[in-house]
Amino acid sequence: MKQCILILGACGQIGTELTQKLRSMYGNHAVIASDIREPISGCSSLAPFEILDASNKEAILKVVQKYQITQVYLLAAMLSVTAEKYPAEAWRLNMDSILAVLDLAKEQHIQKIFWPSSIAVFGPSTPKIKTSQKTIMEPSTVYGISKLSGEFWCNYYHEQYGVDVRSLRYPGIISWKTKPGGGTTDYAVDIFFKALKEGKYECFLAKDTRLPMMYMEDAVQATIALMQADRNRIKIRSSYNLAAIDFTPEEISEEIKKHLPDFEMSYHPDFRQKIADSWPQSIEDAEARKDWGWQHEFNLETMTRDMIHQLQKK
Ligand code: AKB
Repeated sequence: MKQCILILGACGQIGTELTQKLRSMYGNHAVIASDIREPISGCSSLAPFEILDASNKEAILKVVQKYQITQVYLLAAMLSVTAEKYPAEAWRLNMDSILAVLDLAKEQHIQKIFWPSSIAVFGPSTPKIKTSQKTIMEPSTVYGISKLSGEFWCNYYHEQYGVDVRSLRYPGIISWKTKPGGGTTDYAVDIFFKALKEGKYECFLAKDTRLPMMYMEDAVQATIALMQADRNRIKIRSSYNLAAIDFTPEEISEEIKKHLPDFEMSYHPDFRQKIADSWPQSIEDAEARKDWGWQHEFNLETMTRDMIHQLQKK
């Protein structure tokens, strides 16, 4: 059957790049971009584009029927920092959107769903090093609670109704095309922009705060590999652990200094430190590697080189 994909949250950090990649694979008209508001650059660059509230099931259904959508990538979400500021709104957006899309699949309007979870599902009581797929999970942030609840719902809809939902626990994602917004790991993107523009960066996390991270190219590749894998290879229907690299603010600043020797880094930890301290430092992702062949490509050195190269060209 011909596939037609709807991306909810197509103007965000991951949505922008997934939309481009999927369009290069399936053609522009087989990938419908949507977001709550028009992209800053105007809709024409993202056409076909629909303004769509990811928490409005009826509105999504109309678009699904209009384009005969078969797959939905639900990327709209409120991230960890913003969710702490607006807990009720975060809960509403993060939960209503996944339940709307799961319901549409249950009612057989769509065949396959991708939904991102996060390392935020883990909490202060979780073992921090090489955190395994199944471990203590007591998230302490609104965002983490919503992601862990979403994971349970995904698994439930798969078990009860056979919904083909697939999910990854993304670490912090580093990219140059579109900046993230409202996350705790955002420093690892901002640092590159500031290093090139101002030659210095004040980090909101302490210098030894180690967090799991990944370059966008790897994140996009993992997402597409998971969605293309045979249904019977997907053994985990809550969400897969996914790992590539982990580093501290000090380590990434040292790596940047290899390219920009005058770069200056300072540290001024704020309320975001507590969120970072509640998350794992590194992730064990053996299941993803075994079940559907996940392999990452970029390490700290190659990612830093590529980020600086791409931003300098930009
Ligand atoms: C955040 O920092 O909130 C996100 C995440 C790790 O899910 N990047």
